Amino acid sequence: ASAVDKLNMCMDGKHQISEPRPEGQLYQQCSPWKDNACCTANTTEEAHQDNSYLYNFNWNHCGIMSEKCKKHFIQDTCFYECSPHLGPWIQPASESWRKERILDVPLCLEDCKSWFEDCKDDYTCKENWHKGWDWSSGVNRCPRDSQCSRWTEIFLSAQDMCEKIWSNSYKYTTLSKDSGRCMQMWFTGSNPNRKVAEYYLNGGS
Ligand code: FOL
Repeated sequence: ASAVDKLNMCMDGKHQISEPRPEGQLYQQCSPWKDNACCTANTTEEAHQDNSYLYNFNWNHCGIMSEKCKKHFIQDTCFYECSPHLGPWIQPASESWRKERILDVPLCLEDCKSWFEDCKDDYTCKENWHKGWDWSSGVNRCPRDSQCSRWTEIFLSAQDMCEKIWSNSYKYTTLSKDSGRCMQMWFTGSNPNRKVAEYYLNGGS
């Protein structure tokens, strides 16, 4: 087994590969990770599908999710499945479907805000999308004790959404992309997140 390089490693999740590697062709929104990725081309194609086999997750659990909102969930999936620079935030997980998770990844303000803004007019029934769904049909549906409500009734702020939706995978920050101290879900060109991981590994806080 190779020594763990916290600046370049893959979490032991459901679909990630064991070590990051170049992947010539990653699909659409996931293509920024192609030079060094924890995801396969197949995973990235699936990331763009509704009810994909990745988690059988149904974005349309309270009516059809808007395209502008969905693109952020696709980007989040690319980030989650492909990122090789999450080492400082990888923790053991207590779920059955993965051995490791990410916790409190400092997300850049622009990414959290635009995600919330673009989903504001959508509907959902739950604030934690990891737990408590009705899976009896094979995809997640809203549990009986919940009701579909305006996004902004379920999530009171961008911070609330970014932190709660995936059980604190993300930590809200007021840091901007150019700070070099927050992780970017959206980027073009070479991956800016390695330097951010390096900063936090060397004692940043
Ligand atoms: N994106 C980010 N940023 N962090 C994540 O942790 C993350 N996780 C997923 C997708 N994108 C992410 C995976 N999503 C279930 C629900 C959602 C999900 C994976 C699995 C699920 O099966 N939930 C069951 C409980 C299963 C269990 O805990 O054992 C449920 O009760 O609804």
